[in-house]
Amino acid sequence: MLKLIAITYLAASVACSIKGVSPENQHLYEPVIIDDVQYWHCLNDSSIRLTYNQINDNYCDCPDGSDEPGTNACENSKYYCENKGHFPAYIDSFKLNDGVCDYDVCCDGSDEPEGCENKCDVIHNQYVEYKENVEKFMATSLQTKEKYLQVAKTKKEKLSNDKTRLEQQLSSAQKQLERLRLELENKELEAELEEPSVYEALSDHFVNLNQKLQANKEILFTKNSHIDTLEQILHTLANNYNPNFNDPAVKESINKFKQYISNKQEVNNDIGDAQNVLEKLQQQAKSLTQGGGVVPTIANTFHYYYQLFTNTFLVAPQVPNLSNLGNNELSSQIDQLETQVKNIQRKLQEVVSNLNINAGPNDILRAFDTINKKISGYHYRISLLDSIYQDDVLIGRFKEFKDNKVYFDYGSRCWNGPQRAGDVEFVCGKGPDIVSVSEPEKCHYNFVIQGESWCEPMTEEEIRANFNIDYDKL
Ligand code: MAN
Repeated sequence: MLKLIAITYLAASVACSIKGVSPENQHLYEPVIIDDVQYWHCLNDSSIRLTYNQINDNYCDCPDGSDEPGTNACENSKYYCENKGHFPAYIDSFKLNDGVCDYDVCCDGSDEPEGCENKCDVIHNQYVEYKENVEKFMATSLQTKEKYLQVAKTKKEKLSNDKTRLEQQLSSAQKQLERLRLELENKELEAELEEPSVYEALSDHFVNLNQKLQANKEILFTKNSHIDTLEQILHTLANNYNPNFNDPAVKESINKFKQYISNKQEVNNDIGDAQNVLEKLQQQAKSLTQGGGVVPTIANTFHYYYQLFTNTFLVAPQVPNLSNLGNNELSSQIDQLETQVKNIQRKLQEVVSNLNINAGPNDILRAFDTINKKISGYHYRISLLDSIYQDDVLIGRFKEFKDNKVYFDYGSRCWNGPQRAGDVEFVCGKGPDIVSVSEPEKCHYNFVIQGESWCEPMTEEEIRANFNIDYDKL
């Protein structure tokens, strides 16, 4: 019995050719023969059994439309056009027998039972030409894209190198700054430690005092010698005057002189004592610093405790004398270096934030300089990672690259409106070129930039899907 059925199927499959069904699907329409009658079941519902001649009878029996592949009776069915010489295709059933030759799908004209010439040869020739052009364009575009990718890569590498160089410059400037600061601090500490003693500070006064002492000694000596002379004269007078002259003034003077001599105490005329005192004062002053000590700074406090612990004199910290500069020059070099460090830090920050930008796949946005175009009376300038200008009006500054678009915001404010902003989309084509500008909302702009960098290799299916028939040449 099984064998018998199998033979029956084979016989049927040879006979069967259903309109609107592709050769590879013809087997789905093989009939089942029961009691010499041919039956068939809807493809998606085997419970619905039809007699074989209900297929393509222009009446829709199956919910999935599978019983009417060659007519427009079921709205959900699809008709297979063989399109010999071009590519087979399926057309929606509502386009069948509607009086229109749908050559874009059925170049063989089989969607219309009559009146549509087979145009597959012409259309296929058009397609071949189109495909060749697309492939040629794609080949050169992908080469151009490669160049832009290389430019982007080089620019990114340059940024990375700039970053490394700036980091090195920063590190060496900071080290030098640190050394100069230490050198200055060291010098100041040394200067503090080498502060002149009280003696040195007062040495001019000491010299002065000594000179004055000497001068007084001489004056004293002269005055003493005058007194000696006068006393000598009075002694001579007292010993030799003639008392018979009875001169009361002479007598009184001689008596007072005698009283003076007897009351006179021996005076130490030597000023050596004063000199000794001065000498001692000088010695003591030599061991004293001004103000009685060093003003405590972090450096000299550390120095002090270091000395306490090690009992070793801490020689100036091991700072090679870089400059041999005076303190003022050192300070001005430190100022210059501080400015330099700040500049390097600023540049480094710019480079780092530039490097951190998401500049699209393979950093492609980095490859482009400003893209310019005059459209509808306005001159647009688009710098993809920086800004967009409409003449001199700022449309916006770069915000981010997201979902294959670049967004710009914080542009100049519109008259009675919002701050301008915009976005840029990209399409594959010859470029870079601004191919469209629109303002979907007031002061919010949309730009389309075309360029080879946004081209991707196309599959044959994609080329076929993009192909459009030139109807004028049919
Ligand atoms: C200028 C341009 C236009 C914008 C108006 C808004 O004319 O920037 O794009 O729509 O200002 O006032």
